[in-house]
Amino acid sequence: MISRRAILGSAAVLAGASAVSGRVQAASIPEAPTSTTNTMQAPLVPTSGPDYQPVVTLNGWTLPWRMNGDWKEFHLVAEPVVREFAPGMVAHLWGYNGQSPGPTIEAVEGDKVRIFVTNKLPEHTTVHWHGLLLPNGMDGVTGLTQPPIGVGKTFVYEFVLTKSGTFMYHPHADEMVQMAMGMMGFFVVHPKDPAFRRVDRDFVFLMSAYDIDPGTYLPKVSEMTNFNMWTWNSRVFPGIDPFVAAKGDKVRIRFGNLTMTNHPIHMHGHDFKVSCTDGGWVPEAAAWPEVTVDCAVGQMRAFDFVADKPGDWAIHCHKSHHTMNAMGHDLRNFVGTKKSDLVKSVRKLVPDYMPMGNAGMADMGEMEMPLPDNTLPMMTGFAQFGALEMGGMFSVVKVREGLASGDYRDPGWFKHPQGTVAYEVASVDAPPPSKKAAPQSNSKPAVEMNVVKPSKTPSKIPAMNHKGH
Ligand SMILES: [Cu+2]
Repeated sequence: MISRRAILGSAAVLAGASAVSGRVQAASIPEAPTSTTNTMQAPLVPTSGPDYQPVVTLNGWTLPWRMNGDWKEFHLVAEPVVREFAPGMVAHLWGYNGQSPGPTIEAVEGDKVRIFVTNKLPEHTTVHWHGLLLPNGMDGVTGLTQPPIGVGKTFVYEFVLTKSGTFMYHPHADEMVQMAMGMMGFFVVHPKDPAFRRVDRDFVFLMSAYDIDPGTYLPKVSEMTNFNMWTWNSRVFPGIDPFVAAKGDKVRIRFGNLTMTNHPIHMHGHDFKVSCTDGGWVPEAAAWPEVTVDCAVGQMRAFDFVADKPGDWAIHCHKSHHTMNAMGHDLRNFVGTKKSDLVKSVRKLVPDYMPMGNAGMADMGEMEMPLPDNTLPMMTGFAQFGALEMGGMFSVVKVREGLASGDYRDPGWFKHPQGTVAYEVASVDAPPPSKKAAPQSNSKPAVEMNVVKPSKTPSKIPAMNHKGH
């Protein structure tokens, strides 16, 4: 729940207060709203100043502010938080104002912003305003441009937003730990001209990755490559909100990458153009069509499209391991082998042993296997035609006719017009019908692939161990 208390959207709560100049006093620190829900909050429509189309933060919210004279004042609180990645798993992270990622900050080109940062972490921090052009001493680099914000202390950042665009904030203090713990947030600066590159719906998310052993709650912060939770706004499929749009809407999707590797973001059903990066707007004449755009570490991208194709269109990272949840990476390939006898032998040593399927791994999406506490199945999620076999960085763009503007509620699964769904036909050379895909090795395996000898020690057996990525 968001607690607004004294802070009300863009209302000029302190309209009568005299303009503040110079150093602010501690007594004037605004209250810090907080939210612990993982439900997408309604966009914060501006009630004063230039008009703009507010963004929607997937599974998140926008930070309310107050006007103090001609300053727009925000209050971030860096603190430990609990975040549900998807039903069945929570993580103990660090974030801002009750959540990881922190709330989205939205303001307008030309605004004078004053951002209070209170540190409730067990160690010092700072905030760096990624991509914003500002005085050097407001850049938030510990030791280089400012002293650290000590435990329990509040610092103030003041700067003028000289350009509109797509930005983010994150610590520049003990960076490896603090970003691995989930500290980051989106920062959108809307153009002063309400008509400039305007869209009807504008979605934002940040990508982060975590390595959390099943049954535990804390990310392993020294991990560099072997993550098992690939998240958008610290959520994984099926916990990520859909991108809901009305047919004909101009839609923008903005994202940034604070993981340790690049993410080629792919959207089905439409082509799009990259409209903005953290360096600024891409001139319309310079943008070429894409259906996948790579986002390197430390980059941000925004793409625009017209949602003119009704349907449930997948949107996901195209690295197939990034659309999986907790899994082991040392799995042998059993495709084409017959392993029922083998499994019997191994289970004498390891009762829960489950090898990769001998017809592929799609079974994983459907089966109900016993999971350790506080983790998520590797492949999961169901839709109207069955198991989706996905996880991690995956969601759905849901384009529907006749949605009211501002309606972001999940409209359910798409009702396909008759005759527009792929269908099965009888094949003349079809093998005899069987419920399960038959292994190709009923008589003799054509290829022996890494068959595990039952004599191996249990710890080396490549079971689905839900650990490591
Ligand atoms: Cu990826």
